[in-house]
Amino acid sequence: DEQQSLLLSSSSRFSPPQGVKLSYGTAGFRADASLLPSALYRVGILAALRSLKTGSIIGLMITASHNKVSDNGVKIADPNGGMLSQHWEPFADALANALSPKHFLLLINEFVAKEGILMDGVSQAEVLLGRDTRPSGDALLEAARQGVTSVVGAVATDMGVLTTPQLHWMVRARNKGMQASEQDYFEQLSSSFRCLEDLIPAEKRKFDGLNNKVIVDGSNGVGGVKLKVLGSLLSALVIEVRNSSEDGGVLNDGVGADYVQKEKVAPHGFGSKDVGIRCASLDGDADRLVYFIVPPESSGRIDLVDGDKILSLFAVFIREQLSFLNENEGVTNSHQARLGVVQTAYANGASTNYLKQLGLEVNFTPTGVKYLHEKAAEFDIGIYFEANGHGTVLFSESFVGWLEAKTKEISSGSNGSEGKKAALRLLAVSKLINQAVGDALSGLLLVEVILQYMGWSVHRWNELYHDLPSRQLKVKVADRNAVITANAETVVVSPPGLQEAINAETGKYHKGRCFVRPSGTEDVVRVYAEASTQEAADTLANSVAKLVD
Ligand code: NG1
Ligand code: ZN
Repeated sequence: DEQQSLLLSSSSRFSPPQGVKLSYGTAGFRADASLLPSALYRVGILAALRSLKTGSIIGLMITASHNKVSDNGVKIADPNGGMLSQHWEPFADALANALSPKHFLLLINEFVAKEGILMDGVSQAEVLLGRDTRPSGDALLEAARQGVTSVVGAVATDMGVLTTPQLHWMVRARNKGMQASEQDYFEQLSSSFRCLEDLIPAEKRKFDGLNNKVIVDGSNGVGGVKLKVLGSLLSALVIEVRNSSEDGGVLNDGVGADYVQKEKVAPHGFGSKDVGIRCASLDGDADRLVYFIVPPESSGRIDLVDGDKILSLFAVFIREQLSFLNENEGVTNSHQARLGVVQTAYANGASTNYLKQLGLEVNFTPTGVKYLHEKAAEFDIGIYFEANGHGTVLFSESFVGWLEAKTKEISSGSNGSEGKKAALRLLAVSKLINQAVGDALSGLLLVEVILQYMGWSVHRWNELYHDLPSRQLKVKVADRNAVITANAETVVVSPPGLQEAINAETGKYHKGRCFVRPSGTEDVVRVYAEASTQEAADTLANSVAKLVD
């Protein structure tokens, strides 16, 4: 029929590369851009099928995040703006790797039947396409568009060059029936930021010229461009952007959140002139954010303020607002909000201790945003962050509804009470911080307004706790999947004996902690070690790396 011949003719334009096996993994498909046109075309089909299946708008983002500029990749955003449902991942793998047109068609027909997807030409599907600033993005977007439109009834809408979180935000907003243009995104972020600023108590407003300025490394990518637009909508905050894509530097090359966090050195364009100033760094698609400080006479070294510390700052602020709500008689009689934080084993042990001392419930999941996000969604307010700077704050719909009702209820009575202000602040946070995925732009605005609210410098924030010295290593092994872990990747269950050997080694170190796991994105086993001194962390990591080898 029409559908079959459409798929056959379009697929003949995209043959998969020989001898390359793609895996959807934790971050979608990623590879050298020259290997990807066929995968993009096929993911376009998959996105259209997902849209038919869910009756909702689906997103397709073309990016390879912090990887080098010659790489590219593709990820699907589900109707709620989150990652593609995990039970579709095996189909994504099979589809991308099918070699013959016949096998490819068979896979689609089998899957469509199994999922009960109606390909009747009457049902409508829509896929929003976005891409980062990579030069390969244009051609890959065209391949994706051809995939989408080879499903009868499906339309592809090109949203242009975007950050990853912007596209996820738009998908979520569209499916909620809200305004969802890029302008709407900027307006929601800037107006909720202003709302939070207006709710800063007068006695806490004490910034000087330095305190309302942040300098941001845009990783030579899309984030810098968008941040300039956002910054132009804010009057009380000065955002100086360096390493934006139009500045001519190479994407992610000696710049960006991944580089800064792993190497602990200043990105290109930052140095002695920035001593003591609040600096931040985004990754190539602006879903990761870290802060850093250039210390005096640093010779390139920086003090890193990582995702764990961003999480801690958010936790302190939100916990304070919840306590204002609790103290306010009559406000919370009906509701005790559950606040939870979610980390992975890579979180610095000092951050976990700090959060527990605050009395917070700290949960651990395996590495990968989809796991953290899912766990955080179990709470009224769930805060999750990876140490590398990817994270956000999720508000349950019921809690947002409750906050909305409370702000209205209180406004008729005790106007301007602390309880009401706290409810208003939390509502504004739920609008400022991206509810779909971690978003460096919205994260940056939330950090900035909380620092203003607290009257804290970046130094004061960094002093919340002191990171334990740590070391991360990669070990190349014959088969990384021979290492099988449990308990959020903290314990090796196979090969037998390995965990006992790690325990014996770790036991020799004061405050020693160490775990190994196979990477989901690289062909290596990662080793992470912490101890009371840098030398001890290094030695522990090295000796455990030998055990893995
Ligand atoms: P793998 O390669 O599985 O360790 C890395 C990061 C994750 C996450 C993913 C997706 C570390 C240790 N791991 O995963 O946190 O960001 O990439 O990009 O940073
Ligand atoms: Zn990224």
